Amino acid sequence: MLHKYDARNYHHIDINFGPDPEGDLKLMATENPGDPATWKWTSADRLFLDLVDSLHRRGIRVIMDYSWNHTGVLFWAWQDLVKNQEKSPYRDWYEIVRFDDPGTPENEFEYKGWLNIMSLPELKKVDVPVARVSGHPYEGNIAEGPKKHILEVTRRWLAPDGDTAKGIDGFRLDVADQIPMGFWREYRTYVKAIKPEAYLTGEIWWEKWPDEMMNPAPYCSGDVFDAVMFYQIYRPARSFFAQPDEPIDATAFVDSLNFQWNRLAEPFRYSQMNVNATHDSPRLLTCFANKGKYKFHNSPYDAPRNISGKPDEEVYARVRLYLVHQFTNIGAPSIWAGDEMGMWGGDDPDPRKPLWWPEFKFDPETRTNIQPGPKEYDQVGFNNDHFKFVKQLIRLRKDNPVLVDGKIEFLVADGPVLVYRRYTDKAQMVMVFNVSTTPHEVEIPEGKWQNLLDGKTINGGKVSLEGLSALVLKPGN
Ligand SMILES: [Ca+2]
Repeated sequence: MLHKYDARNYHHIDINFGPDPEGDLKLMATENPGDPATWKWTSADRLFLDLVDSLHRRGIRVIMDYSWNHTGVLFWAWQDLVKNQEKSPYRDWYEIVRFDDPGTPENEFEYKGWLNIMSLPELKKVDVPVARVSGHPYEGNIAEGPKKHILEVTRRWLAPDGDTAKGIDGFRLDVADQIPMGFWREYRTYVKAIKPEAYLTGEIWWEKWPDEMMNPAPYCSGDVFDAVMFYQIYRPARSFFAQPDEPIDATAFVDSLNFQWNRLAEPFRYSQMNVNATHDSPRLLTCFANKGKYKFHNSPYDAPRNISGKPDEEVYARVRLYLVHQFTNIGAPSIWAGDEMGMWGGDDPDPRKPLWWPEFKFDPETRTNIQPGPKEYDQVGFNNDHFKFVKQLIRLRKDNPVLVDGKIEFLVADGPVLVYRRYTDKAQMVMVFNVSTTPHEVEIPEGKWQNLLDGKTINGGKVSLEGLSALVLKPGN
């Protein structure tokens, strides 16, 4: 499978994404990859920097996704190490158990791959004072050689040819909990010295899959990241909006949100990367369609009854309610590429399928055809209604900054009904949700309101809410 986390090098864009892969290879052959003074810009690199420039001109900022924990086996330093063993200048870059003894016919070479995946050799960790406990932060650092290289690569993308205006705007940092905190603190200082507003978000996930998630607090206290991928806040939202087999009511949902936020100093609640689906989890629609535990046997390969294809109408309605919540909640809403197109898909590798670009037509997609019995098919393609809905929510958040920086107050948490207010000194908005399929009465603040989802005016006081409906209320005239 092509996951692209098996980097051949860190300092170039994959040649296959550029216009001249062969020319790029020739250019790269003239470099010493260990010496940044010799690095050149390939056609793929230039195309990427052009893209960054185009996005910047449209007010869009760009962060790159890097794993500083491991490389691929075609990585230049690893190749040198495999060939030259103890004589390699990169002998201290990786977690080597033992080198080959040239005096014996057999190859004694042994190393550690990330999660024992031997195609992903791990960069060497040093100064680790106590044994690492999985799912918890740990002290230590990355060995000098690879660390220096990582920092040079980081500078290259943040400030290409020394110009931060042309560079990217931050990093999403893969498997951040596998990398020692000493490295991250140094990394933050280094990054912020180059570009103080650069955004750093770390992948922090399971303390103990599938029930306990990591505490983001050690990573969000000012000296490490600006945010984590806040799966912690998505899981309770799914339990409330999707009403799965183990549902929660509005009171429990509010408790969960407060529990997560209370772990963080207030500014960090606003900078969190509020993910729902990612390349490592089922797509949002599919995550709502399946009613079992979050991220637990969520692919048809290990759960044959899992719904991997087009979900039913109720699922769409529930996902829309959740999206209204996500875009009116504290924290930065994150949509996994393709979810805005209405894509569905089970757990990894299914969320990594090619995107449903509107200009493409697709053959019907086979559904759970790994199971015995009659085969089923779904018609796949760009979902314009879903796309327009997500676009409307993005617009709504951009037009109403109170949704970005306003405080939150929960007004009603009553069974399936949730009402909260976002407010500043100058503005306020009220969001109302009914996650049951039947109508419910709810009390909203007095005054005249406009529902930004449909433009209609509503008077405050008791209102009747349709089943599976939401209101996004702004004071009206
Ligand atoms: Ca040998």
